[in-house]
Amino acid sequence: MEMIRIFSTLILFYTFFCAAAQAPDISITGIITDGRNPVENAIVTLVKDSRFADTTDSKGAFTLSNKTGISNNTVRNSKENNLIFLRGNRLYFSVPDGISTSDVMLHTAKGRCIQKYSLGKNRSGSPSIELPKLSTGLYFISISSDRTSIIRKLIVTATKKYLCGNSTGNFTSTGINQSGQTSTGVDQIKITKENFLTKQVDISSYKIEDLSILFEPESIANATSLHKRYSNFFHIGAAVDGNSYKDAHASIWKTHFNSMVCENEMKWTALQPSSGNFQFSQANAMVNAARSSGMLVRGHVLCWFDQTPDWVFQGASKEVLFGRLRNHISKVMSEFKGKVYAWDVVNEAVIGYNDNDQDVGEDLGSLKRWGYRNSKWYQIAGEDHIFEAFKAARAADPNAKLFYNDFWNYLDGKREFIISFVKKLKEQNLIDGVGLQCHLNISAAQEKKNNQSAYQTVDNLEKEIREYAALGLDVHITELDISIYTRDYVSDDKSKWYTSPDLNEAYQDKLAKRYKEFFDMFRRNADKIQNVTLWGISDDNTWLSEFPSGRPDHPLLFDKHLKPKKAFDAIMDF
Ligand code: 9MR
Repeated sequence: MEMIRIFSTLILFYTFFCAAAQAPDISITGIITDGRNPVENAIVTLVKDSRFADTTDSKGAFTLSNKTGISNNTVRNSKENNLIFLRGNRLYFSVPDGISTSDVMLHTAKGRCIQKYSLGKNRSGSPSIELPKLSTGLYFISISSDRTSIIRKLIVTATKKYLCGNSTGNFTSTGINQSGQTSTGVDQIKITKENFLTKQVDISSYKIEDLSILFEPESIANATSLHKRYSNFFHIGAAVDGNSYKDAHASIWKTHFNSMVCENEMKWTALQPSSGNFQFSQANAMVNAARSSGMLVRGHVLCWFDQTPDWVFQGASKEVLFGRLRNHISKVMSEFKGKVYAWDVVNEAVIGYNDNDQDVGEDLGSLKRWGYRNSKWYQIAGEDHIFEAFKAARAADPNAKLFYNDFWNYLDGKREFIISFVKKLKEQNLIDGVGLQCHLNISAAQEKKNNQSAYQTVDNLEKEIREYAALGLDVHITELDISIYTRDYVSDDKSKWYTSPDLNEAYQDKLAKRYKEFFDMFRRNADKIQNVTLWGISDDNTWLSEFPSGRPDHPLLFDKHLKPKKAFDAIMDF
C-alpha cells in the first residue's frame, strides 16, 4: 500500500542540549498531504521527545522547533515549565511575553480535534479554559503560537485528570530523560489524526530539508472492500481510463471493484483509428492489470454512432459497411477472447422523435414516437446493422456474453421499442443481456415534468430490470453515476453551478440517500442483476465535469481526494 513520500521543506537545527551546555536548536518544517490535499490539524511529534510537537495548519504545514517556540522554554526555565497547568477541570496558561499565543486545541488520542479555543492577543493575567466533559482515556492539548506549538498529554481517569510534562499535574512524562537531555541520533516523526493511519517517518538526522509526508486515510486503507460486501449479490465494476488503472486511483480500484470496463480505450476510434490499423496495446495493458487483480472485464463497445472514425462509413455500401463491421468485431473480440467476458455489442441505437422527425433529446413534451437513431449505421444499413453486429460477435467469441446497451430504459416507450428488437435477437440466440446505463440525477426533475429524468424513480428502474429479466436476459447496470444536479435547469446556467471544491454535508447526505435507495433495490433484484458498474472511480475524473458544459459535478462514490463519500458508506450499510 502506498504510504509515505518525502519532498518538501524541512529545516532542522539540533545542537545537543545538556544542563550546563547550550540548549539544542530544533527547527523542522514540513508538509503533510493525503496525496492531493493538505491534511490540517494532524498532530506531529518527535518520537524520542514529545515536547517537539505541532499541529498542521490549513496548508498541512508543521514546525517542530525549539528555536522560536515555547517548547524549549519549558525545558530551559523551570518557571516556564508551568506554561499550562490544570486545576480541577480548568486549564490555565502562562505564556511568556513575545509569543503571540493564539489557538489551544484539545485532541483525542487519534488526533480528532474536539475543541478549539482562541486565547487572543491580550494575555494579561492567566488565560484559562474550561475542559468539556471527557470520557476516560488519553487526549492531547496543543498551544499554537505563530508557527510553533507545544503539546501536552492529558490523561483522564474515572476520578482525576493528569496533565503530563507539567509540574502541576502529578505527571512528568514528557519523554525528556533524567538530566533534561534529549537524545541525538536517528529519530522518527510521528503523525496522528483520526481517520488516518498513524504514521512514523524515519529521520536520519535532525537536520533535514524538504520533507513532505503522504498520509494515508484510514478509510481507504482499511475500509471493507465494496465488492466483497456485495459478493453475495453481483459484481461491482468501475470504468477506468489510461491513467486511473495505474495512478493514485489504482489502489481504490483494486480494493473495491472486481469488474472493469475501459471508459474509452476499447471504442472503435481507439482500437482501429484507420482501416486495418489495430491498436491494442493500451487496452491490453488495462485488461491485463484488471485480470491480474482478479477482475472480470466488460468490453465497451463494438458498434456505436459515436467515437467511430469517419473512414468506416466513407464510400460504404451496406455490404462494404458490414465487411468493415465484421472485420472489426472479429479482430477485436479475438484479441480479447477469454479475457473479456461480456461485450456491449451495440450501444445507444434508439432515440425519441417529434412530429418533424427530429431527435427530442430529453424533452419528452414533443415526443411522437421512439425509433432507431438516424446514425450513419442506420442510414446505410437500417436496423440490419444491429443484427449483423450481434451475428459477428457471436461468431467471434461464442463464450462471450453479448449485450445491447442504452440509457433511459426507465421510459416505458423507449424500453418497449428496445424490447421489440431485443426479442428478435433473443429468438435467434444472438443476445444474452441488456446494459442499463443509469446516468442518474440526485433527484428526479420536479418542475420539468416532461424531462426524461422525471421518470428516474426507484420503481421505474426496478420495473425495467424486471421486464428485461423476464425475457430471459441478463441485466447489467453498466454506467452508474448520480449527478448532484437535477434536470430542472439548463446546465450552462452558471449561477446554479456548485463550485466549491468539496461537496458539502447537505449534498453528501442527499446523494448518499439516493445511492442507497438504488442499491437497496439492486440487491432486492440480485437474482436478475449480475453486474453493477460505476462510470468512474472518483469525482476528480468524471465525464460529467467535462461534458457538455464543464460544469463541476460530484457523482461517484469517492471524492476528489479519493476518500469514500457518505454515498460509499450508505451502500455498504445494510
Ligand atoms: O465517459 C466517456 C467520455 O470520456 C467520452 O468523451 C464520451 C464520448 O461520447 O463517452 C463517454 O462515455 C459514454 C459511454 O461510452 C456511452 N454512454 C454514455 C457515456 C457518457 O457519455
